[in-house]
Amino acid sequence: MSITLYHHPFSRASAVVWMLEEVGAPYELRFVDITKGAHKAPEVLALNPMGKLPILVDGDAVVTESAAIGLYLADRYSLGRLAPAPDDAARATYLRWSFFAPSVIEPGAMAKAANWEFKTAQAGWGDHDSMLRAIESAIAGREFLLGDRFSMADVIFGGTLRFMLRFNMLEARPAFVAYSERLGARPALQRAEARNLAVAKEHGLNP
Ligand SMILES: N[C@@H](CCC(=O)N[C@@H](CS)C(=O)NCC(=O)O)C(=O)O
Repeated sequence: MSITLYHHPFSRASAVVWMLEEVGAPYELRFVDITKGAHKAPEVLALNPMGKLPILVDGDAVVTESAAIGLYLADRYSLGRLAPAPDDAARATYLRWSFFAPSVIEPGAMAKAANWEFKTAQAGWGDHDSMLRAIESAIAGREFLLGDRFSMADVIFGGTLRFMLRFNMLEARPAFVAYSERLGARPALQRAEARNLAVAKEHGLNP
């Protein structure tokens, strides 16, 4: 087994477990106790100078940044299924919404929740209403971002959306809730949730 995920169940690493379950490659979890500062240990900083989770190690490859991990896993282990091939026109939409999650939804929702002051023309995440309209345009009237074809972009973009809805950081528009529920029905997501819960229990953590 060569894939190791540096993991804590109450971190973004929990979403990477979903990515791994969708991909279906064998992996192991290495618990990093972020509540005790274990993510700032020299051996973890050597892998990710940010001192943050998740970190994925696959043989000689080290990947950080949740969205990058998803794209890496899909290209490496599921090209043509979870990732459209480079010559497939659907790859444009796939990449577009995969990057939209960390570069627009995350900071945009955070900016609103924390009342940041910024100029919308200068901030990459723009204004909140445009962001909501863009999210709606990506999913309204279709099952997944690529139509009826589920992809890793749904894990990245949809996982962010589910997190933001869960913590009331995004308006619960009907299209968002319906999409989120569709994703919640995926067996891979359910397996990931069970695995994350099992790790939490093993370490005496309360969800
Ligand atoms: N941009 C990174 C964010 C990673 C991140 O902020 N991870 C949090 C947990 S969800 C963390 O490790 N926080 C501990 C810290 O910063 O001390 C990603 O998408 O993976």
